[in-house]
Amino acid sequence: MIQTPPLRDSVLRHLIYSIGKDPEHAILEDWRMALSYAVRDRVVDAWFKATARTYETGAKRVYYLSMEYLIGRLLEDGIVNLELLDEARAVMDEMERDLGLVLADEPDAALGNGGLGRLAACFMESLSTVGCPAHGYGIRYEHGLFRQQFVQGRQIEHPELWLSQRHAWEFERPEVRYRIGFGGHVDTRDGVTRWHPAEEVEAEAFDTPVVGWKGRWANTLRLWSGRAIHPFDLDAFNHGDYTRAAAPEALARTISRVLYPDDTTQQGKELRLKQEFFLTRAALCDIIRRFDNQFKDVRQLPEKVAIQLNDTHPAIAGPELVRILHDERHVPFEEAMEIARGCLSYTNHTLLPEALESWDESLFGQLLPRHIQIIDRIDATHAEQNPSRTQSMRSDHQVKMGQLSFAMAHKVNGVSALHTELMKTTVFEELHHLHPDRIVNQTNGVTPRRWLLACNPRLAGLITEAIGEGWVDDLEQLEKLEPHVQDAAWLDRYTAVKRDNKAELSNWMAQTYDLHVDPDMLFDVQIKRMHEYKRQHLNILEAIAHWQEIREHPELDWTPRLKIFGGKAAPGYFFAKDIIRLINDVAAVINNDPVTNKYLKVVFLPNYNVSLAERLIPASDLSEQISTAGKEASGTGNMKFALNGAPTVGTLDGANVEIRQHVGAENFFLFGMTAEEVMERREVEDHAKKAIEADPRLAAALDLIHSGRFSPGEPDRYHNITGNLQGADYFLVCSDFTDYWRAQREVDKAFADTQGWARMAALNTARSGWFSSDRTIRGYMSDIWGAGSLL
Ligand code: 26W
Repeated sequence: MIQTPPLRDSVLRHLIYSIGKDPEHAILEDWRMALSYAVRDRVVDAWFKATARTYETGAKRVYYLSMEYLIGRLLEDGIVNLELLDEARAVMDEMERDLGLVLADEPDAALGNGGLGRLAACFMESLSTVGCPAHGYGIRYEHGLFRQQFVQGRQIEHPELWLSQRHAWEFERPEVRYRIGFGGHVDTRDGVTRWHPAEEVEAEAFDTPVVGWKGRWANTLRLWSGRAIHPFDLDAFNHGDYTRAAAPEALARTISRVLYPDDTTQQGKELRLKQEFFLTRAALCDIIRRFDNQFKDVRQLPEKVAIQLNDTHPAIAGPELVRILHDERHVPFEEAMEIARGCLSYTNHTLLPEALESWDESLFGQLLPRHIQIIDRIDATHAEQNPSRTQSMRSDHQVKMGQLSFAMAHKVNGVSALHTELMKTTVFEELHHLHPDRIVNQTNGVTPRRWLLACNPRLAGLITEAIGEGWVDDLEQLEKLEPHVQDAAWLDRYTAVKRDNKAELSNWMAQTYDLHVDPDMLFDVQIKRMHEYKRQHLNILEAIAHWQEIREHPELDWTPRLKIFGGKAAPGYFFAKDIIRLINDVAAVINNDPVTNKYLKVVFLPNYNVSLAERLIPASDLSEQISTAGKEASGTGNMKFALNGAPTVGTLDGANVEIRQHVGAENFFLFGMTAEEVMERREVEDHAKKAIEADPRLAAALDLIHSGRFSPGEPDRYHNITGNLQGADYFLVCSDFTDYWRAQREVDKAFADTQGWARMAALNTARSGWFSSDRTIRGYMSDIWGAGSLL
């Protein structure tokens, strides 16, 4: 490997020879690109070493199949993981450029919706940090998750244009292309069944190296882009029919054109199924090619290949692997099923019925005529092997992807202890009964490099000064902070770190949105996708009641609080979009109330994404994790807040349960019904009305909304929301309100005791080390993949 020149030299060399600019004329983007190439050079060194080592050892490989990777920016991640921060800052200072502005010039790679996509990105970084040979497979969407704008408080979606700027972190692989077929027919000749697709597109690979801590290892994220086999119809062009001439290319690109922006509701669109098969088939072609290069017998596959299905979205991998083994490699069907199951494992990320994928059999059969045959045979074989089975993966003219994934996996996991138990007693109750050792738990985690070291350098510095830097890839070392938490002077420094982060955020909000807030207010933050089960409307109801209480008792010593919201709603999810509008309308009234606005303010920051989370979380005092118990599979934002010293106000839902166990009940503001109590409360007639009658604050807040107080021009603007809450209130906003109010008043009191609060915050940091995605990945490696580290 060539000697690595100083970063300064590589930056200048790339600026001149890769970007073609001299320092005098270089613009911000040029410097970002030059610095990115210089850092990428060093990532490539680690990458090549890792690739060679994996080949020479013949080690088992992990393949992570996901329709989403919510990556965010990559330059700072590369700099931090290669410990180049000081050098990079020195180089940029010398070039009279602000490193912060250079880093912020990079567009987010927003190839995901929310939790599932971000988890995949954290997992890729942890796989490299622990030195586990792995590939991530996904789709190189030209347009990621839409850009959110507010127009008169309403969400407006704009196409996301990350590729309109040069992208420094991918390598196009024109030589890595696979044909992906759709439609057509199936025939069987001399006992061999053949699928004859009607149309074909090509999947072309784009590789992004994913480097781990200290650059000791780097794995590949391979994203597929749709290409036409015959991109241009010259004959049509010569006849002046230009659109038909360009049609083949346009059609093929449609497959990887845009990410579906739904994160809980299956739309059942054909293009989505085509995207899922496109990703899965290309990945399996690549996996089998790489296996064939090293190993001879496909029966060895489970020994050398572990394939993780990130939810059911790539579940077609089961039938496709069986098709390749049976139709093309002539392995007997049941043996093909066993080999495939030996490789496959499936993670479930939600219990919401509307999020469990099931495809209409005619759409599925038309697009994948051979696969539906194979699924029917898998279903029949599974029924044969489990005579007491009652539920099928092929019922009411649907193809149930959850049932199929479970049947075709050797391990199935949930993403928090509570969620995994609920899987066994709800959606997979019968399958769990039939296969009692198949479901295991792997509680989610987050990478401490991005979500502490990089986004909160002040806190990271304070921690490293106290306990050394071992925590960065061994996060449970944070518990070594406990003695420091007892030291008042250290706690003051801890509080000062948070105060400086809040001041920095306040300045940024002033510059960016002309929003002026007092950094000494309690920064109460709820950032996540908009959804009724996440209950952003419970949060704003409490704000309205709080506002009313301050107006009625301005003399009381209120703890000044700033409520910050961030989150996108799926474009077709109108109720969620109305909650966004309500929050913006309430903010407009409350923030301009001279009596109360020094005690309570509400802001909804637009276009919440990974980079905004990195800005907000280090400056947060309170983490809102208020979902209806039993609905949030895990949550991962909750872990990021705890690590960054923001105690949680939350329900016993998802990973909140384990966070509270680790940080201590005394350092967690618990409220609300448990998952069991939720089930019982639902059975209570008019549970919402009863809750409203029992709580005048709640009643008053609902009446204010219903009266049009926040929508003077259109009094009935939110009658759908008040109607729902006073009626069905399926997510029990009203029934949990009183206890939520109680918890929030406890927060007020606790925050007023600065030292007490600092102790709670610091203990959240010290005791959240277990929520590292390194720990999670090591769990998958030992309990599911049987894969080891090569470090
Ligand atoms: C078919 C449309 C669709 C798309 C995405 C349905 C469901 C999804 C995802 C499963 C939704 C999701 O992001 N789930 C979140 O996954 C996180 C990572 O495990 C969890 O922490 C969150 O609790 C869960 O809501």
